[in-house]
Amino acid sequence: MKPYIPYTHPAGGWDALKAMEALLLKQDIPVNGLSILSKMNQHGGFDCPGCGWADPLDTSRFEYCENGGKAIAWEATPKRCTPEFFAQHTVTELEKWDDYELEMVGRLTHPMRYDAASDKYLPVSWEDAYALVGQHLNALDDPNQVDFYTSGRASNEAAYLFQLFAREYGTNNFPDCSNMCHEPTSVGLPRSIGVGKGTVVLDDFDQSDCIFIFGQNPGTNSPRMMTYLRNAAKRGAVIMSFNPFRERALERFQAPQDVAQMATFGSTEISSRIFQVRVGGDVAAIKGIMKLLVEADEQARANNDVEILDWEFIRAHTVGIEALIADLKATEWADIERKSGLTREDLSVAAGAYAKAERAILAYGMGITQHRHGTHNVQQIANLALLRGNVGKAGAGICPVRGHSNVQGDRTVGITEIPSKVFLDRLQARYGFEPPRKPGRNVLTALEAMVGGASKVFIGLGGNFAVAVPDWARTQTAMRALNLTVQISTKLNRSHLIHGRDALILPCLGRTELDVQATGPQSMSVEDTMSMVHASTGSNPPASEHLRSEVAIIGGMARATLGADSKVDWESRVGNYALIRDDIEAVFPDIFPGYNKRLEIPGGFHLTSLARERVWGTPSGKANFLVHAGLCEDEEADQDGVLWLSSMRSHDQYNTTLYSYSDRYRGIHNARDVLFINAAELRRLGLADGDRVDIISQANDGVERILTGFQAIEYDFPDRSCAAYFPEANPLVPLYAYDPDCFTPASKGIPVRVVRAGQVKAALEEEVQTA
Ligand SMILES: Nc1nc2c(c(=O)[nH]1)N[C@H]1C(S)=C(S)[C@@H](COP(=O)(O)OP(=O)(O)OC[C@H]3O[C@@H](n4cnc5c(=O)[nH]c(N)nc54)[C@H](O)[C@@H]3O)O[C@H]1N2
Ligand SMILES: Nc1nc2c(c(=O)[nH]1)N[C@H]1C(S)=C(S)[C@@H](COP(=O)(O)OP(=O)(O)OC[C@H]3O[C@@H](n4cnc5c(=O)[nH]c(N)nc54)[C@H](O)[C@@H]3O)O[C@H]1N2
Ligand SMILES: [Mo]
Repeated sequence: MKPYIPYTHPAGGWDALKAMEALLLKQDIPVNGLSILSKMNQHGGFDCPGCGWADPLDTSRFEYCENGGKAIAWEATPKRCTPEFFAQHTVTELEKWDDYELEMVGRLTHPMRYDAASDKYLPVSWEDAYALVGQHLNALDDPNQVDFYTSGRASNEAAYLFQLFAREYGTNNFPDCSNMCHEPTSVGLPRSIGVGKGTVVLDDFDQSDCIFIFGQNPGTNSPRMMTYLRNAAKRGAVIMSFNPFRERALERFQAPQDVAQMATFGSTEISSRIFQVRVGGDVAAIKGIMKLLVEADEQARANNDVEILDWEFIRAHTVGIEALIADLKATEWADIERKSGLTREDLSVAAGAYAKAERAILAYGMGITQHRHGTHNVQQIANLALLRGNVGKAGAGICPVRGHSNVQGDRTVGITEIPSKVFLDRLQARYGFEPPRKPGRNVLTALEAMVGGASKVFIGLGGNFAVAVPDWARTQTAMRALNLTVQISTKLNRSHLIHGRDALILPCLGRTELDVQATGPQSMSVEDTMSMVHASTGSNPPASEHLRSEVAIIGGMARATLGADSKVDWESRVGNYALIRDDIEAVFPDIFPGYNKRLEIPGGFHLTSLARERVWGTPSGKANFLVHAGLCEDEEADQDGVLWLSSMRSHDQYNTTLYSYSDRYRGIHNARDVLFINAAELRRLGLADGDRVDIISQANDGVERILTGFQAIEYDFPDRSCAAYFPEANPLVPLYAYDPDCFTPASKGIPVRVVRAGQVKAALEEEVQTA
């Protein structure tokens, strides 16, 4: 069967409900058995472990989505990955399983230690596991030989304790999943508007009259956002999307919670226009829009018409407008059109809608951040917002849509490799140890340290590091050479198989599960993409009586490593998470005053963003227009025959966790080794729909990076661009291909050559000749 059958229905709707049912069955959960769903995102319930989208303050508005349901079903599954399972399979054998099969085994039940003699994981007691961590860490000559990785599902309490352990031990090495995700936001926005987070809250979506969505796929990755987009569209707000794909949810949506719409098979048009921008062409597109706005403004002022730019705001609140205008004037239309793949007429439609809107929201996701110029992309979005005063006004703002459900909170409570002096001074004052002052490592520099031999031990608080990272041939080889890898996980994944000489799998409670410690049941807290902090309390019985909470595991490792000399009483904190929140309040007094008390407020509390009040935390005290000359072109990639490859998520995956091999909205069935490419490019390459191809990374370091035997799918996609799924595409991303401002791998901007399968050698020879 051909893998591609175009999907004709709107996003959401009956198919979403059917898909939920099918997935529950796959996990052996009776369809009416997910009563746990009714506790999701409710006061006193747990926070959805899916995406970071915000919850409504009015908690009677019960919200869930197909993909949140999948995330919960994957955690609440009755399937188990037990010591008996590990006894039956060597690690070498498990390496042949794919990522889907590995996670489908079910929830991990026991702490396990790798045994080289049998090539199997064997059960280990918790105390022995902690002791092994302590032995390894205490045997190193330098604490900076350890990397402490965080994936963004960890709670504020676990993340805080994790950094406390690492810093008392002596390092600031905190590679974090956000380094591969929204780091361009965390680094780029402070320079523009003084804060590295978004400036909108949910209410703004109800007041906005125009919403731009750049490089984000809400119907799949933050489906609860669809409710707000749909309401906005129904009110008549204009939605404009910039995406190489015509993602179905950006086109049409049927709301599963709208009984009337479901009954009549109706749907709501979401975007007025989807601009199919070329992969990597966003800076050009945004500059085009801004150039049109500036031209229209000059004309309006010459005619004494209403100004297009918000000059009152610009004069009172910003610096740098002159340089921005000069750059836009110097940018030629021919270049904008070539690089963006959009015409001046296309961009006039977008500029016109933006100029008319009183209140505009600019939302974006990974299509913007995961480029070598991700920070520039983010700052162009900020420029566009500032031109019309769309920051710090109701119904308007910048809206980076975060990924993991607590990736933002982890950062807020101190997971950072470049801690501020104030923060470290407060840690010192609270506990009396001298925290390390030298900056630490992020994901990219941690990988380089592994490759170069400077890193010896990896401790992962969640996630699937070995798969999420780029350049597998080099990075996975380096991980296998580490002294020790420790994975705190809920499910079996490939990072357990790509392990160090010593290796531990430490299974933890999931967010849906009851967490009872010495002082009774515990709640934890998380921060969503709109900076709301709220409590999350699990209630399901734990998947196994041997599981420990993340907090307890971190406390156990810390006690075994730091011993009696530790300045922290780990046991009392593990016994009562409110004490950890007291610590957080003491160390971040301006952010978390009254933390424990305020968590009792239904819906939680908002961490006010100064930019929302038009107070700019920049050195100049103003918001900055930031200019980047040029259109982020890349010599390697703009050679003939080179395409820009983007790697993105299917509808049926959560990062490295696969729920199935299909991608419903894009019409792909039972295949992930596919390459989306348009008819004209196929013709130029002498290929046809369905042909098997090899994809060669156009790298400049002499290392061959190739994916073989992918199936070309003729698809509605821009010229000079192509796309494949994450994580399958990761071997193509060279370690050196990252954004120099923030070290985020360019996993959505990979220059590649595509050849008929089996013809790699000829293509490489040709490349050597052209070079
Ligand atoms: N169900 C589900 N939910 C998730 C996740 C998941 O895997 N599954 N992951 C979570 C995480 S950690 C994150 S970070 C978010 C990710 O959520 P998204 O930001 O939506 O991430 P992607 O699907 O990787 O890519 C987003 C979009 O960018 C487009 N794109 C690709 N290249 C370009 C480009 O050059 N320019 C533009 N303008 N667009 C481009 C793609 O076509 C795609 O529609 O979702 C979170 N939520
Ligand atoms: N090419 C390419 N690469 C990318 C991306 C891309 O778009 N393209 N996206 C990047 C992005 S945005 C991100 S965020 C990273 C994701 O990188 P990670 O966050 O490292 O990966 P995940 O796949 O989310 O991790 C899944 C694992 O987490 C564990 N887990 C699940 N729930 C819990 C829990 O409650 N506690 C603990 N301790 N463990 C748990 C399970 O064992 C599961 O196997 O990947 C990045 N890599
Ligand atoms: Mo992410």
